[in-house]
Amino acid sequence: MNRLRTNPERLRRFLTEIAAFGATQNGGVTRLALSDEDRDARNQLKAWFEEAGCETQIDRMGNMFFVRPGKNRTLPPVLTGSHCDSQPQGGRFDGILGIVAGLEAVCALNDAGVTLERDLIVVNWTNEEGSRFTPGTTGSGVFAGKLDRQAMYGLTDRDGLTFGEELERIGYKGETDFDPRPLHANFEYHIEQGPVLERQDKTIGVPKGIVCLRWYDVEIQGVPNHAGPTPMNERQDAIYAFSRMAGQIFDIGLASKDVVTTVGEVHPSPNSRNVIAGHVHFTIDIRGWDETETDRVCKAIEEAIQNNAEATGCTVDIRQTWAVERAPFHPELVSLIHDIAGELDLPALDMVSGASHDTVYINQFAPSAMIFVPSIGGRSHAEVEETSWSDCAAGADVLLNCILKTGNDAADVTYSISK
Ligand code: HGY
Ligand code: MN
Ligand code: MN
Repeated sequence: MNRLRTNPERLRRFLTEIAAFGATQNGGVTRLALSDEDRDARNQLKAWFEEAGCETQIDRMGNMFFVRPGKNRTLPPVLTGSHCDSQPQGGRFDGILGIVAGLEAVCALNDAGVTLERDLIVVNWTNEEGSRFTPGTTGSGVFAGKLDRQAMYGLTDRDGLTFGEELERIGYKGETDFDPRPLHANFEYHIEQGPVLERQDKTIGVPKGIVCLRWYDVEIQGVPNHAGPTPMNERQDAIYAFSRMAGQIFDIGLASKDVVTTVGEVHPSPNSRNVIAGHVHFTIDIRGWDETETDRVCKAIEEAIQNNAEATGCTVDIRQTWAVERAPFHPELVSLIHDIAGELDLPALDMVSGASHDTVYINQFAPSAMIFVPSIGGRSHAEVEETSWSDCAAGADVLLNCILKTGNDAADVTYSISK
């Protein structure tokens, strides 16, 4: 089958220009969900997609759907895309690469004068990262019917601003929902965010799915007191309790069978050098491909937290604030990615996605697969996040041809979802 190619210079220009929205001094981006930077990047994406002939739909979660009409608009469409929001001091590729490569695919199809049988939809999912408003994958989770829209509107950030208010303020709170389901196929193109592809010298990663995920919020209550006169054996020091817990959380992960455990946020109070901390709020992120082993690790961590609270005279409140089941991708779409990578002479590797993505929800109702490209040094969620321009273009070529193939599938071709 003849394969199309993207335009690497145009893709690089799109990526470079969109990285200006929230650009940081050290070459990264801070483009938090529903921030001014997110708004401005959204406006830019909308302008580019409409210039390329797409229709724009914005739903009540601010998800942006850019629709390239196909010949037969009654057929289930092909979906691609990712997220525009970033981590604080995050990277220039995480999420946005998938949207911009979708834009490049639209432009490459335009250049080739190709009208697909089916509509192509490129989506920007709201608040994938979950850093400013927790949990993450909020837009895709509500779209999938797994998260409640009103509850998400009520989420607050550290300044007490709500998701709903901020969505309204940036002008992206759609009036209606847009529901193009059933979907024919969903491809999310994303950087790997880990070291595997680079270490194995492969250009294309083909994950069999996304790991399951558990998020916790833990509140430790000690007794605030003076750092000087308080005898050591009479202290109920919340930071000391936290430090014992954090050490065990890491060790339990290290000793597990491929489950990872991270304490990403720690908020002591009153956070003063000459006060024994009375309170600590911290978060835990636990992930693994094997759900049973992951839940065993969760239990072991909950026990360790309780034991260390008792041992330090503190009380503790442990809340599991988010849980997502793992997402095994559609085998036919996974092998299509391999076939296309092979025809484009790109070395490909089967793997698992240790990072979560919006596809973790979309996969629950639409045949899905993901395309990865290497992260230099395996780094991501950091300003040094980097993927070579040639790898960005290679992944975009694979995406373009997955879209070309599935976008032209005849009406009787379906990828049934086996649960
Ligand atoms: O946390 C994640 O895995 C995603 O990058 N937000
Ligand atoms: Mn991402
Ligand atoms: Mn991310």
